[in-house]
Amino acid sequence: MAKTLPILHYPDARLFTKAKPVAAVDERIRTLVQDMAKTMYEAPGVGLAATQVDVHERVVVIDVSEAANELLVLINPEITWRSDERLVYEEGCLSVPGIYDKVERAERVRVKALDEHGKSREIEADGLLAICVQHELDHLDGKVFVEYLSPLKQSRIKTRLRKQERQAAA
Ligand code: GNR
Ligand code: NI
Repeated sequence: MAKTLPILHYPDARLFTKAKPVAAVDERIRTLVQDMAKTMYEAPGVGLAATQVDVHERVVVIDVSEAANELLVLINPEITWRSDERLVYEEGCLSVPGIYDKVERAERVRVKALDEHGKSREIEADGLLAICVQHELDHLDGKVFVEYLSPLKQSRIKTRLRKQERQAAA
């Protein structure tokens, strides 16, 4: 049975770790994918990067479908093309609970990745999927969406989340 994994919260330093490529898509990785999918659906969220559950390997799960029944698994993902057209979207993050703000990204991207069987595929994404792909790839590079916001907003968010953590621990 898949298990729910604890999610790291910003500004936890482990979120700033750059993930290493997966060397072999084996049972260990498939178990991680199952656990990450369960963690994402339970949260609930539309995406989750391994970095967020303190595993520093290049694994992402995404499901932007209405019924939450179209799991997309991206292992060693690479963006092969991004549109010049940009889109501003109000983002949130499971590692930055309760904080939402506008981020500008490419409107469409093409991404090449392995699936959970080690099979290579390339997909073109737009809309929320394109946003999510870029948001999750940033996590694998140790980047959290708040880093696109002004330094003042970042420091306010850090203060707010540290206070929340203290209250949750008390
Ligand atoms: O669940 C999530 N929703 C979301 C909304 C707008 C832009 C990005 C996201 S991703 C987020 C889940 C998450 O934190 N993934 O890393
Ligand atoms: Ni996130």
